Amino acid sequence: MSWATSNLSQLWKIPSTRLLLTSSELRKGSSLLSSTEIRTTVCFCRKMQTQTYEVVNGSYVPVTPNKQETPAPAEDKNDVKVETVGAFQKLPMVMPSVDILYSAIKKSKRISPTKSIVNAAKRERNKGARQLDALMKELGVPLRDYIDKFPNKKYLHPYERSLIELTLGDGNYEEVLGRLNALKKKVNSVGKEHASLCGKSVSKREAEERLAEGIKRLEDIFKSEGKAVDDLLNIAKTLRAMPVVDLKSPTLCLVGAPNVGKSSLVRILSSGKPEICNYPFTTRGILMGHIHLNYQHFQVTDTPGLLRRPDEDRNNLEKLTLAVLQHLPTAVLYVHDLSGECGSSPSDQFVTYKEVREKFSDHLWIDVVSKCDLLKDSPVFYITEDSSNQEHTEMEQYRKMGPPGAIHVSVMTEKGLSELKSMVHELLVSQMARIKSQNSSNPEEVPKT
Ligand SMILES: Nc1nc2c(ncn2[C@@H]2O[C@H](COP(=O)(O)OP(=O)(O)OP(=O)(O)O)[C@@H](O)[C@H]2O)c(=O)[nH]1
Ligand SMILES: [Mg+2]
Repeated sequence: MSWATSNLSQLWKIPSTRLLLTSSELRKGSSLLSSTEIRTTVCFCRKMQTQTYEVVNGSYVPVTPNKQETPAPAEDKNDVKVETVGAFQKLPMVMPSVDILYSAIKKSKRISPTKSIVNAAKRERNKGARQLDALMKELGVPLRDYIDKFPNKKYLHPYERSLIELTLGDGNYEEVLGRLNALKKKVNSVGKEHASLCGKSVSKREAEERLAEGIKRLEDIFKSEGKAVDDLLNIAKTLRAMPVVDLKSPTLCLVGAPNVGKSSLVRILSSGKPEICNYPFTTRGILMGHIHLNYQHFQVTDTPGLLRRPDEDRNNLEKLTLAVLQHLPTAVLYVHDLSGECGSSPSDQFVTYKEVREKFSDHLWIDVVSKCDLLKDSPVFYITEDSSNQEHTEMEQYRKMGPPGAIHVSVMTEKGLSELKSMVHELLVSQMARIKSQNSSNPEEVPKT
């Protein structure tokens, strides 16, 4: 088997305030592959998503180019609900509020009165009303454009919806769009009010004063409430940097407790460069990488670690991992560390593993016991674990060997790595076959798992 190089980039992170404590001296994936044939492939991880999908009765269906992109609201569960991926790449460019304001003022000041008006007072009030109307429109048009083009979260693909909630905080996206809408309405009503006042002026002087007042009011409103535009600008930046996924490509997702060696394995499998550190939650976001193998294309995601706790207590990093498993067509590579080095006891890892396995039982799956260079003859017990109790056989077995069929590997000694690569390739090929067979049995469908 030729294991070709691939590219992996971190496309989005939850910001970290923590300093990294140590850095590892792990060898890079490519050096471990010296004996195998390496076919270099150029990858563009931030490529624009060109294929979009809609979900029809729970299945992903590619959208043909002439189809309507913005879905109509579907309140009835049985209605066809349209959701697309790649929505973040289509977001409009947002101008800073100060640029919108000064460009609008500049443009509106260029408006001159209707030429045929001879009377000076009439000319001035005509000019004032027209300039205020123009200012109101110049300010309002970009706002309306953003409101129209930023998608309603409700109609997004569930994966992108989760990314919005977990990155921006629940409700923040809608809150900013709400403030923007309120600003647009205010600009409209204040602009209309002052244009009308100006149009009713009885003298040239009054018309001039009304115009100056109107401009000042609109300027003040935009200065005090234009933050909504700048907040939207930052949201757009964050969302555009999020991973672009291809729902038709098989994807390998590395899952496990924090610090068990997931990122180290991603480096080996994809020659990507995720951050590695002997500290839990080093990986603070979703990494999307690509493997090109035997002319086939696969995706790899590295995810933040999962701790033993109820789902409702999970932090946003852990929720992100579950969102990937739930919403993307992934095959799982679950990593177990039984060496006692990662900070999660074997029994905690076992409990989390059982829960995740059960929740995502329809996913194709490989179990890996990592760091086998550190494994001792007798199984590890943490002092927090109660070793006196008679353990049930499954748990006892897990402590020694991991789940049944798990492959033991070490990135330090390279033990098990070539076997793991073959298994991963087979798994991804099986997932490809699964996708194809589901497509051919129902040409409309792209499977979720
Ligand atoms: N001895 C040994 N150490 C390893 C091995 N694999 C990983 N490590 C070390 O384990 C620590 C954690 O590795 P990472 O790959 O960052 O683990 P992770 O699961 O991605 O961690 P988080 O992103 O924090 O969840 C690092 O210090 C690695 O150098 C291995 O096979 N043997
Ligand atoms: Mg990691």
